Amino acid sequence: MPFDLQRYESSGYGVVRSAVPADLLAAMGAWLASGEAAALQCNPEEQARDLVYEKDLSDAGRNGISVSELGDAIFILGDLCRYAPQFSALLRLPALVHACILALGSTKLVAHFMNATTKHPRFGRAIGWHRDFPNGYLSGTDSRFLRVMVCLDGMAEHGGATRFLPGSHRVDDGYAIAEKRGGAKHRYAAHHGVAAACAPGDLVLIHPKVIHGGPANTSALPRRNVIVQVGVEGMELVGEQETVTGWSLTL
Ligand SMILES: O=C(O)CCC(=O)C(=O)O
Repeated sequence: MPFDLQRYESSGYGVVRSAVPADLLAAMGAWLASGEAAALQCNPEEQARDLVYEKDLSDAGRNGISVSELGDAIFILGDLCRYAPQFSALLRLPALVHACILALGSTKLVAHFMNATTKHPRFGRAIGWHRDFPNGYLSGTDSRFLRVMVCLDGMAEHGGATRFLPGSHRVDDGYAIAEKRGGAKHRYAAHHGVAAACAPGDLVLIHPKVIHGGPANTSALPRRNVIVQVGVEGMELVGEQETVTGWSLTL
């Protein structure tokens, strides 16, 4: 199914079905495994920068499951193209590039960052409600960017699927900046809003100002997503750059 721009603009998120060819989907699983293995060999400083381990985060976010059950499970592998450069292929994936061009209204687009976010079976953590603009990791100075989640396993309602508050993106940039500066927290129940349930190989586009989050993965299946932040070329960025920062999207 092609990208539905009208729906993205009215809801603040959009799903592109069957966007990733089967061979690329299968390859991504192997790339991620080898990227994680490479990152686990890095020195402590690099690990502190690029790896978020489940064991370093609160028990509450994973339904109270204790640290002793987690091993070295990785929640986020940042700077993904440093550890698995093959993922730069996503910047040439036609369905992803087309959807970004439509959503951002420009053909001159660059990647900001790319990570792999894994909600492991049974304990993959909840993600609190937030907007991506502005963010403390690597943000545009204005909201001419978005995030794409490339779903390796799909997202089931009880498998920690990302949830959205449709329409919540309709605030101006000044409002979103003031809200963040004021330390406002979006406090909703974990299953509030609408789940972006989807299949392996689907994309989910996230408007930078839509409020979204998601519950823990209580299912027996993993929920692995590659997340790419994409913005209009030339926009100033705030935050530390990654290997992929500034790389063009091309068809
Ligand atoms: O992994 C998810 O469910 C959401 C990721 C997210 O909230 C984000 O990248 O802003």
